[in-house]
Amino acid sequence: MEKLYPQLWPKRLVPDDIQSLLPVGRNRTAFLTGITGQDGLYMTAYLLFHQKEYDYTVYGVVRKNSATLPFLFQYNEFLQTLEISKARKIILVYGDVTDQMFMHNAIAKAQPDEIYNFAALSQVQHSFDGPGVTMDTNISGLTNICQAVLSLKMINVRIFHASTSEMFGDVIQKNGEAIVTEGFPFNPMSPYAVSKITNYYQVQFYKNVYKMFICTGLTFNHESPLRQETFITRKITKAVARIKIGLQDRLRVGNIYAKRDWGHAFNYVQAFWKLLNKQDEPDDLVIATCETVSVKEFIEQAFRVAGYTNIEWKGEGSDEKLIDRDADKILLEIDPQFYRPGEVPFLRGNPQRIKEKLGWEPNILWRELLEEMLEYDLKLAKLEENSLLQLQNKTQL
Ligand code: G4F
Repeated sequence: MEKLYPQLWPKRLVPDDIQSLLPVGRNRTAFLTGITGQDGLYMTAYLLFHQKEYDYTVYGVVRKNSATLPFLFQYNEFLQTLEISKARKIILVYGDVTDQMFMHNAIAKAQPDEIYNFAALSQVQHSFDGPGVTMDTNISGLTNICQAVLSLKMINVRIFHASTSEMFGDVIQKNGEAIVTEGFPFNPMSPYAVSKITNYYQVQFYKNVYKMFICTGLTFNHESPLRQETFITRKITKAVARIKIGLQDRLRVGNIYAKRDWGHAFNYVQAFWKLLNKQDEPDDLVIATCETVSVKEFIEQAFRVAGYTNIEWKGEGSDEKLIDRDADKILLEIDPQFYRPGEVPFLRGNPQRIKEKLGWEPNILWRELLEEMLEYDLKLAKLEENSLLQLQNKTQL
């Protein structure tokens, strides 16, 4: 994640209305792994500022060398300027989820009511280059949480683990363009997906054998301005904004025919909270929008929203390009380095069960998500342009 400026904090990361956030007097403690990631930050914001039932203390596990730690410091400093910060606060604990003793001690110290496991090596493409580290990190992280809870005899703690639609993998191969519901067969296409399927069975094991309250969200792709640009949506919005301002020449991507069901991360963390707080028995539910769009359509829409109205696709396969006809300029080209050894061509999830059971709705669909991300990236690109201009002026003096 790039440096975040306080004036550029994405919507919903800070409270809408401080007055409505006076302490409610019901304390609760949440323990988050992966707090510096997109989901960790939105979960923190949701617990502290948006849900109205509890005053949460959020413990967050951070690696000392995490690239996003400075942002979390800034965020914590901001939080401490708010009146509510005595009742609602973030406490950082430094260590690694793969370190069993650290996790045991950290959970013992926090005495959480809820644990959210977001820490994972979650980049599908990178997992092909590092299958060992992907498996080790993702599997041992969850093992260490569950074993700590077991040995500390924390019988009342509720655990959420973030699963992924990647587990269903190539749904087309077996079932046509199937809509995924709970119980759909797994067909993994990456080491990341294999690690997450192992996690899925770990959840079932601890639930069935030790009767833990542990559940998993069968979570489809979810994005935001806090997404890293190693994922395609943010790569697109950031590049479109930078091309628009003249900071980048063109966008280079891989398979533009992949289709995804993209929701908003803030909307999804509310589902995670409901899975822990609004169920009597831990059930694993699909979290998705049920709308699917191709990478190609997402790209085209991003350029159109940025004001490129006269654009045209030309060529085929790795020669396919997007052209700005007004400027006679290439906006996008295919770069085969972004093709994957195993691809998931189509994903769409059915959130019917979570709607019925917990009243959760996918309320931010891909077009609104895209606009929010692009608006954010246009502001970021302008800041980048200004700092470059300032640097240029300084060197000319
Ligand atoms: O944005 P992506 O990298 O996300 P992907 O692989 O679907 O995985 C994300 O969603 C999962 C949920 O289903 C999570 F579990 C996982 O952790 C992660 O959050 O890629 C989306 C699609 C792929 O088909 C990819 O091949 O975009 C295609 N793509 C085309 N060009 C590209 C690129 N992806 C990336 N990252 N970069 C490209 O240049």
